[in-house]
Amino acid sequence: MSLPVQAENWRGWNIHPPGYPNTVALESFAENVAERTEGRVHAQVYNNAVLGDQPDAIEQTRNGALDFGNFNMGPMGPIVKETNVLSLPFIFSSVEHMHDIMDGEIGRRFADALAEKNLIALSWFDSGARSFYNTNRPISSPADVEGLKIRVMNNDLYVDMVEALGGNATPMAYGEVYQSLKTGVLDGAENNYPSFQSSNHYEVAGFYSVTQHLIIPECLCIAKASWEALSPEDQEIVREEAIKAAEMQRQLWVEGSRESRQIVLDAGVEINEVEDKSAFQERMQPVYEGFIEENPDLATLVEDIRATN
Ligand code: BDP
Repeated sequence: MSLPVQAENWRGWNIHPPGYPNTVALESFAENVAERTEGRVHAQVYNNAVLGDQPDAIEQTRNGALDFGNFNMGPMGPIVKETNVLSLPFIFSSVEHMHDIMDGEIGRRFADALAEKNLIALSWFDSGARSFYNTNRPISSPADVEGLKIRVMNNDLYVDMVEALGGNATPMAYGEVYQSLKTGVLDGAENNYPSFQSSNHYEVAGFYSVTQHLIIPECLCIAKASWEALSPEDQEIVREEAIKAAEMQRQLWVEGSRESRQIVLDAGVEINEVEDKSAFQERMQPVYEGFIEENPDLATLVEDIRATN
């Protein structure tokens, strides 16, 4: 006679709407995990941040109130300080560079730091490159940022970043940005093409300037308590499916970014390429200096990443 097995009901946090690359990959993860564990782990994804803002959801996952989530390393910075290295503007030279780093030994250092804060990072999603957009004008040089009220994610590093360009930074929850752009509380924000499009910010901010100042990875993270409640066999299944989900997400991302770019262009958004990014990069010097001064223990990590550029 076999003992009845208690099914785990997992709740997963996702900020994006249905159809978004991350959402599709997370839903596939949940489905495959349920199937391969024969229902021992019944995972469900809650889209559109209905379970709370991102900083909140990170806390809830840390204390086991939520079981998993797809988190951006931007809002992770205030909680897991090592991850702030990933929020240094222009730290990666390209998305490929970011993938190489996160999938290798340095990526494991970040996963270890997250594990110390009760988050088990099983795989890394793509989040493209973030660029500025605003309601007023194309941005081609730092002078164009001057005086603009720009929304940033919840991390002081981004406040420093925008101020170093002469703009006024406003940390704000993602879900509040559309209305704030519409009413003029904000002039602009910054994001990748898929989020610029799916959030409908492009309807109210008609100038997208390809500065690509941030290339930030995102994790598929499991709450430590939920992870430890699993048998080693089920942990293996969840790990494999998380890696498969990231592979799927990265493929969908490439196509999704192209589609989103086209949608915003068709809607009349003016996109300008910023060929020479050096003026923006030079302005980031004090941001790096301030960061290293405050976090001398992270200097090696920054150096190690830069050395692979
Ligand atoms: C999107 C990220 C999401 C962030 C959002 C934001 O995928 O995690 O919360 O940007 O700007 O690209 O807040």
